Amino acid sequence: MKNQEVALLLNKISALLELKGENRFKVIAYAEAARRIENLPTPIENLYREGKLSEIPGVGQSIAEKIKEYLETGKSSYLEELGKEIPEELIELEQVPGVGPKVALLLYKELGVRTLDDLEKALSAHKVRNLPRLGPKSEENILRGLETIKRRSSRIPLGLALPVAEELVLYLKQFPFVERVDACGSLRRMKETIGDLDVLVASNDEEKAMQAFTRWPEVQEVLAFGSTKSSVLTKSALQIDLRVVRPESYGAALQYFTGSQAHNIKLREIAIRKGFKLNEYGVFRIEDDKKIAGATEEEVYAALDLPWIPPELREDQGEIEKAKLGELPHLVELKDIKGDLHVHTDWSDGTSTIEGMVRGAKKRGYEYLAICDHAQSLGVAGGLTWEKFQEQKLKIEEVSQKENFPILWGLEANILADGDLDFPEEILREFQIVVAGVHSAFRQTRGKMTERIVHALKSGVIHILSHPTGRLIGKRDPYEVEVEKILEVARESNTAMEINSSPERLDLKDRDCRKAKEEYGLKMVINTDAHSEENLDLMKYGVAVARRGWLEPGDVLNTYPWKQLLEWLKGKRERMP
Ligand code: DGT
Ligand code: CA
Ligand code: CA
Repeated sequence: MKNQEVALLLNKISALLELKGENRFKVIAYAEAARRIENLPTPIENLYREGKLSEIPGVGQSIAEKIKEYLETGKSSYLEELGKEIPEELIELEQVPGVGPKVALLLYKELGVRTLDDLEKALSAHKVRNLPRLGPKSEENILRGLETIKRRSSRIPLGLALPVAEELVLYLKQFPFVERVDACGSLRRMKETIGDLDVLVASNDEEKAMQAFTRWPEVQEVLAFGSTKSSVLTKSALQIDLRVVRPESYGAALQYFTGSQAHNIKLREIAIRKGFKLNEYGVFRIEDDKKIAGATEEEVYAALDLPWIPPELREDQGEIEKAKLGELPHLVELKDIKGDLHVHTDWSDGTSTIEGMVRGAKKRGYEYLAICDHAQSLGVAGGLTWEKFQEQKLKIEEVSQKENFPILWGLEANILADGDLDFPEEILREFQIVVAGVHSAFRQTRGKMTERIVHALKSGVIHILSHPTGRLIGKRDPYEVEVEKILEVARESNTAMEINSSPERLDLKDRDCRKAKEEYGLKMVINTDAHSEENLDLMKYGVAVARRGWLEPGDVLNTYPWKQLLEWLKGKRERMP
């Protein structure tokens, strides 16, 4: 049945007529006919064969002709004619919030913008603000609209969702009728991307709690309103589900809505085997329906003879089995981190001074810091020559003395296309710490890329491999590389793997961390790669990845006290085969 297809055709015609600035009634007539046909209970082909097309409400003689042609030939000469005047791609463009038909046409006629990609380019070149009747304000609106469209179709990076969640939790906490509030779902499990945000509230007044939620100033649209569950879309295009439960069920609900679904299914099986029923209201004894747990998560797990399991582990990856045996890992925490071993300064492409980064490190309670600016091969990032690095060394020593704070003089070397590094080995050995990574020529074959990194690691001068797979979440896939081979050579050469905390990298990723630890016995380092003092705060995202990778403090080099870290760094090169 071709009803959908025909409706699509008529909708396209309607949209093009509108873009063209045609008579309003004509535009509406096509859209209305499309809607009627979409909802027809019978195949439109049958009506065509019986000669009854124009009997469909909303379909006049002229539209019937067009449907007839389409059903007979699979084409529409009318649509093709319209398409010559106005490209069909503009229909998508027109749907960007802030654009609409008039602006879409203007963008096309003045700037040649046809696609969303074109639009993005025009916006970043600030060409849109100079169009007639537009300005900086409309440019900004369109930019926001474009981001909305892009996000709607994809998962949201944790780095964008977490600040929104924290803000909402703070907002809800201020109301006296809100007794407890937590973000749960994949956000509480700290997954690298979030489908939607789930928030749970304990309250004895559901109605008020729901009203407070849907009136949050960040809400753009209320998608559903109910007394126990509501959903909204924020201005940043994030969907949020809110559930309200009574305080006595809060622990059970928190457990249930944290998931993951796979983890919950396993727990429910355990409950059933014990003669219990587990749901979002509590743990109940099946024989008499007596509630035996529900107010806290600990109580719920305890009723199943399990210790509380950290949310980051709740993926049914063996955590329930380990919990039963009392062998859960003691996961690394943010407070275990004693320093950042990969930060940039204004000596290369950072924006803060050495002093600024040290101040930031002290403020975060660190005991040491490694300054690792780019080297000369990265001209675009203001990479330093050997002479400049020697000059920087003196400055670092000076600041370290003055601030009475240990600073490692290091660099982030670039692993070149053939696996060589920016500087010869003798020079690299002068640095106290060498971080190295791939920053160019990402499109090599799997074999070549693997060989390139292996060659670099085998030089024996690299302490830490930075952002080992090169991915940018939602923007660039990891480069083709044999991760297992890299981990194996890292073991042979005593190289640590970086967990890059930048929310768009989170590289090494959670599963590979666990593999690096369990199968290869490697050490990891959680770095921010901060290019500014503020970005030292990104450490929490890297710690989340480490926790999802089952890492304990002992697996993470930058939990080591200063002396022990120095020993590891020195020992690394001595231990080279
Ligand atoms: P997301 O939003 O795709 O990043 O992933 P989640 O884990 O946040 O999933 P979501 O938002 O669909 O649901 C939140 C939690 O609620 C989920 O982790 C477990 C629980 N849940 C939701 N629906 C079901 C279900 O049908 N069965 C079970 N057992 N749990 C569910
Ligand atoms: Ca969710
Ligand atoms: Ca949800």
